[in-house]
This record gives sequence, structure tokens and C-alpha cells, in this order.
Amino acid sequence: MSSQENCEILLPIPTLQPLDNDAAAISDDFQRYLTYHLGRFKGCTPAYIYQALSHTVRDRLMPHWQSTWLNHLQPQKRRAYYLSLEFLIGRALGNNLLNLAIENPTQEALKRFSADLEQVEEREPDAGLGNGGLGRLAACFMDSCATLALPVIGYGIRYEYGMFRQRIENDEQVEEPDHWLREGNPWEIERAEYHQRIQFGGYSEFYKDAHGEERVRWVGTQDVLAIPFDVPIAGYKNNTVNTLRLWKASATDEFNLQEFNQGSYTEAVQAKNEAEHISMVLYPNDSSENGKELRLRQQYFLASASLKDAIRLWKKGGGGDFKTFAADNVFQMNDTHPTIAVAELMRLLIDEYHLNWDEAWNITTQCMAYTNHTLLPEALERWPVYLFRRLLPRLLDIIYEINARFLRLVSRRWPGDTDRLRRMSIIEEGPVQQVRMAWLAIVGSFSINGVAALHSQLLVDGLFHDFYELWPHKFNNKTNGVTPRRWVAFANPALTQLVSSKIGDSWIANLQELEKLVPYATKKHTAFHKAWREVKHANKQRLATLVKQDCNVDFNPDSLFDIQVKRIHEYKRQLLNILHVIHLYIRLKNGKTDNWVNRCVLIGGKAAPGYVMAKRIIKLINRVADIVNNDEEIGERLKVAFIPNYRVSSMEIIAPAADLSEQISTAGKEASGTGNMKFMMNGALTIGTYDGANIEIMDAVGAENFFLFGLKADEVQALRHDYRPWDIAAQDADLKAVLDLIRSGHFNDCAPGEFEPILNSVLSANDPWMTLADFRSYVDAQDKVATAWQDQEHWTRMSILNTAHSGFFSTDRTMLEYNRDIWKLKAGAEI
Ligand code: 26Q
Repeated sequence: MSSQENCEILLPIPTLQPLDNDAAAISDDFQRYLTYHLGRFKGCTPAYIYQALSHTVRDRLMPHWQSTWLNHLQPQKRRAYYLSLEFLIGRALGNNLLNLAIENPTQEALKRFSADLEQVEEREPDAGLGNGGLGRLAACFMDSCATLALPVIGYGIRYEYGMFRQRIENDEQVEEPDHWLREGNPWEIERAEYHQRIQFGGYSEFYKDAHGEERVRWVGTQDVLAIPFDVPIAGYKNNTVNTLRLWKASATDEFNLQEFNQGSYTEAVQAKNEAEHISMVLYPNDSSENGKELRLRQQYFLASASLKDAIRLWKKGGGGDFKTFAADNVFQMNDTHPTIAVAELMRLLIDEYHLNWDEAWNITTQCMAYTNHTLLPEALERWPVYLFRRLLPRLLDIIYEINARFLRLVSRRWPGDTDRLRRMSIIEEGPVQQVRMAWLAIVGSFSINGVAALHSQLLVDGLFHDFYELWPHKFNNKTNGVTPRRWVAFANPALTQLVSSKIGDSWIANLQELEKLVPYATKKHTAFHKAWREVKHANKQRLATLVKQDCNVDFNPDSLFDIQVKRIHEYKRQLLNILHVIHLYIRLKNGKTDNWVNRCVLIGGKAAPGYVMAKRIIKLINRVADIVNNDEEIGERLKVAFIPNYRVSSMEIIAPAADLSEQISTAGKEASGTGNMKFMMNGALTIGTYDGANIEIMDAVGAENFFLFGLKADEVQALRHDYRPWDIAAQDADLKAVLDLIRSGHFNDCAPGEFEPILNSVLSANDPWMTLADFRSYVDAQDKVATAWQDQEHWTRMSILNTAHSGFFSTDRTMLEYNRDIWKLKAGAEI
């Protein structure tokens, strides 16, 4: 792309006026897209109906997108940028219809073409640009920022392939590529004119500038272009449309030409391929896998492109004097993944804008903020220094300098404390030197937050304690949330209607208003209670249909729906769940059916492709399901299913249908959890450990409406020194029976010893997840669940109270707290 092409010509583009939203206007536009744009003259497949409808809806976002954008670009308007390697958006069509409040006319318009809106919505592939909680949180944040009219721009990567699709074959996970862009993406707009050039490789060169100043430039690099694609993020009925800007990697032209002129056409194409690899695929592991060069490339690609773009926007909005840059801009880093941004901003300010070190450092440390999402030490990102030296040599110079200055500060504060220096150094010494990304983030940021009260406390007590002693003011908590638009209003229209019929509909944008449901909960035997149960029953029917279709298992909606969906990880303890299922199975086989409560247990989630134990757990779940479901003696008393390919759009069906939400991680391991909040909002009760946001959920709803069990985080730590799981098993006949049954090969599929590694892990004194330690209290809590279920009126009351007290867990609240404490932005048209 030549610089001329890059020169913007200002056109007299008018302010767009809102389009008509009646069925006739929508149907006219739809027809025009189908014919004039897509060239479909007679019949057409559902895929084209989806395309045409999406464009019709996108047009209706455009006037608001234009006005929001112009508003955000006003001079001196402070903006926040959410930097994240993941945005797990899911589908857009239904959500946009909801936010524009045009579901009804759209439905009517489609009827004129004998098309059904629900079926059309099903055509849309999920935008699965994330692994799980962290990526979905970013998407919920974007939704709330738009709804609150906060000037926040999301920056991410436009992965060609999102999270892999999971199939279950012979009870095992099989991964398939997710080519979600194959049929085009009507929601994105390419803005090639705003591309950025990203450098890799090369070396640092020292030179004197025209004024004789010593400067450094990064030269001899192999460059890649970053092309932005914008996705509109609509606020809820508020005429605001924010922007999610996703970068695609593309080869530079000269890169190709150089090789091409030397006659090596294939090499030129290969270079192009390599450049474009950067945005090819999302890494599918949710606890970090260290050392993969392509991943580091992705991280720098995102950080550099986004910072350069933010500076460009700032300049365009009148910025020029970097003294005001930190007053105008704040960057929120979603975990350590984009934290190379700290060093990149320093590089840009020093090498490109010629600020001195102290000026640049002051700016950087006033506009960077870091959110931590994990306490697991193995998930803390470290990159080998040699990789940095090869890929990002100039950035390594800067990191070394940041570290040298930082360690000087530490040694002034704690003279002679070499052990502390070693602990706090951004560079970890050892056989292979490593860059500790979390340390870089902490040193470079003015705010560091955890994602639930317990998690934030554990951070400052443990992992980040040294830094907390140095800078206590930097640390804060921001308890996660979820957006009630997608997770209640869109996913659960029947409940939405029922709630709104009692308390009006302003709760959708002000979730604390759900408290008004409390009086309706406490009055028993009312029509409201009955209607509440009917809504749940219908949602369970909808899920049962999906389970039948995807798992070929019969779920009876009259049974208790007991659900655990999330990534498969040992710390999340899907194993504990399945041990309980086996325990119930044994009880039934022994004829202990008194006061039995029929249960349907649903488990779903993806295992990282290289996580052998997680895959084995999936297999065990499926084997147990096969045996239990096909046992005639068991019948409807117990059903078990593993739902394949758990994703955002399946949660939209699952959450509204849950009676019981399983949040059973080892205490101190789950930073927050957000599925727990989606279930609670939809009236499920939680069975959970004292971990992550479960604690705050229990505080909000009251211990009497929550099934708590298990060791607390400090008890887990204390027990570690003398953990004897085999003694626990020997002393608990029920547990022993469960383990014996697994060991007997009862669930094996002609594969002797196949679940031995699972038994060994739970029976090991070093089992970090201490599954057996919580078995007894988990089973007891499950028995309380069953007893509670038998009093349906009481259960209904608890269910309503869960929804009523879920207001705190709206990301609207979370975003208001980020804004109050960290971003300090002015909403809407205020400047
Ligand atoms: C890192 C390096 C290389 C490759 C992959 C990764 C990687 C990718 C994703 C590491 C971690 C993740 C995702 C982590 C995650 O989802 N954490 C969850 O974040 C939620 C939102 O805060 C919390 O609710 C969950 O408790 C937490 O597990």
C-alpha cells in the first residue's frame, strides 16, 4: 500500500439518519440485499437469508455507530482500550435485534418470505475467538461498556480459525478446525486504510539524530501488516454502538517483491504465508503453554498494532503533546497476554516520538492497567529471553532497562535483600533466562486487579506479595460479572417476560432492580411461583431436545437438571462430579431408592488438545454415561450426558434450563468463575466450594439458598502437608465403593487399566486438587439438594431468590467500578 493510498480524503458524508424499523422497511431492505447485493433472484439457501438479514440489521446500527465514533473522537475525550487476545463473542444477530429492539418487526418481515427468525439465527456460526471465561468476560465487558455509553474500544485478533470444534468419537474428544469465516462475516468492516506495520526480528541500531542526540532505531526487521476489521458492539436501546477492532495479519508487498524479483516465486508465497500465520489460529489452551514462538508473535502483533492505532486516533482527535497522552488514554490488559504493550509503548515514545526515558516511563505507568485471571503458578506466562532476543530485540533492550531501574528501586527500599531482588526481578535467572510477563505488567501498571474478592486477596497475600509491599495502592479487586442482555433477556425470553410482568423491564439495564422480586419469592403457592416453574420446565424441555439430538440421551424435564459446563481442567474437578454420579449409580444398583430424586446430569466442556488427563476425564464421563443410561434398572432415576462442543450458543440454551449449577473447584484455584453467575441469574441454585465468586454469590443470596461444601482455601493449604487420600478412601465406604468400581474395569471399554491414571492421581498424596478430601462433604451437600428438591414450593422460592439477588453480577456494575477506580471516563456525550 503506498502512502498516497493511505491519504484520507474527507468527503462530505452526511450524518446518517436512523432507518425505519417497521416490518415493511425491514422486509424491503432484506429483499434488496438478497437480490441486488447477493444476487439471489429466486430460491436461496438459509445461509443467504442469514447474510441478507444481517446486513439489513447492520444498516440499522450504522447511524449509531457513526455518531458514537464521532463522539468518541472528540478532542480531549478520554478513552479506554481493552487489550485482549480473546473476545468470545458468540452470535451477533439475535443480540443486535434485542439491543435495537426490532425483534418483532424482523420476525414479521421474515414471515413474508416464509422464513423463521429462530432458524435463521441458527445459521450464524459462533465467533469463537476465545477459550472460555477470560474471552467471554471481554465480550460481556464490551456489551456493558456500550450499554453504559463508555468510550471503550476493544482490540483483539481476527483469528481465521477460532476455538476448535469438539466432536465425541468413541467417547473421546476429537478436535476439528473452526473455519468460522468461510461464508463471510457480515458483522465486520475492513478498514485497510488504517493498517499498521509491525516489526519482527532485526536488531537495535544506535545513531545520532540531526540534533546530535543519541537515539536507537530498530532495523533489519521483517515486517507484517496489521489490517483492522471493525465489529459493531451495540448498547442496549441507547443509540450507542462501540467498536471492537480486530487485527488480521497480512504480508507487506515489498516482502513479496524482493523475493519475487530474485525469481523465487514460491519462497515469496511462503513468506506471505508465514506473515499471515500470525492471525491464523487461536491457541486452544486456557492455562498457558509456554514457549511457542507464534504465540509471542500474536501477542506483540496485537499490542503494537493497537498502541499505534490508539496513538493515531489520539492525534487525529487533536492530541499532539504527549504530556496529555496519559490523561487521554488508558489501556486495560486482559491478563499477561498483551503485556508486551508496556515495553512497546516505551519503545514508541522513545524511539519514534523521541521522549526521554523518564517522560516515557511516567506516561506508560500512568496509562497501563493489568487484570490477573489466575493463581495457578503454571499458568503464569514466561518467555525465554533468547526468543525475545531473536524476535523482539529492541523490546528486550527496553525490558532490561525497565528491570535494571526497577531493581535499583527495590534495593534502595530493601538494602541487601538479594533474595527479594531475585524474586522480584522481571528476568528470572536459571538455565534458561525467562521474562516474567506478570512482573512486567505489575511494574508497568498503575492498577492491578483480581477478578473476585477472594482471588484479589490471595494475590496480595501470596503471588504478588512482594509487589504489594512496595505498592499497596496499585492493587484492587473488580469482581467479574456477565451481561444480563445476552444471558437473560436474549437467552431466556420467557423468564424475561415473566419478570417484567411484575417489576417492569428496566431491570435489564439496571439489574439491581431484580431485588423487587424478593416479595414474590417469599409468598408461596402463588400463580407467580407456578409460572416460574412453568418457565423453567419449558426451558428444560428445550435443553432436553438438544441433549437428545446431540447425545442421544433422554432427559425428562421433570427431573432435577444438574449441570457443569466449563473448560475441562483438573482444578475444576469434573472428576468429583462424576465420582458422585457413580456413587448415585451404586446406590441405585443396591436398591437404595427411598425418597429418590430423579436427576439428569449434564457435563460439557473442551479439553486443551495436549491435556492428556483432561481428555481422559472426558472419556470417563462418556463411559459412565453409556453404562448408566443403558441400564434398565436405572431408568429415569439417573441420566448422564456429555454435551459436545460446549460454546456460547449452547450456554444460551443450557443456563436457562439449569436447576443446579456445579461450581466445585478446589478452593483457592478458580479465580472467579462467570458461568456461576449466568446460572444464578437464570434461577439455578449453586452447589459450590468457597472459591472465586461463589463466595460473593453466597453472600448475596444467603447461605440458606446455596449448597456450600468442601475445604476452604486456607484449609486446603494446611492439609497439603499431610494429605493421605488413601486413608480417606479406606474410611469412607461410599468412596471406596466408587473407586473400586472404577478399578474393576466396570466403565472400561475393552481397555484394561484405562482409568488407572485417574485413580492414581486422586489417590496421590501430591494431588494438588484434593478431590477426595471433599468427596464426603460434596455427597452430603448433594443429598441436601435432593431433599430440598422434594419441596418444590421451597425450591421455587430459592430459585427466585437467586435471580432476585443476582443484580451485583451484572457486568454493568463491574464496568462502573473499573470506570470509577481505574479508567475515569465520562459516559455518552459528556466530555
Ligand atoms: C497463555 C499463553 C499461551 C497460550 C494460551 C494462554 C492462555 C489462554 C487463555 C492462558 C489462559 C487463558 C484463559 C484463562 C481464563 O479463562 N481464566 C478464567 O478467567 C475468568 C474471567 O476472569 C475467570 O472467571 C476464571 O476463574 C478463570 O479461570
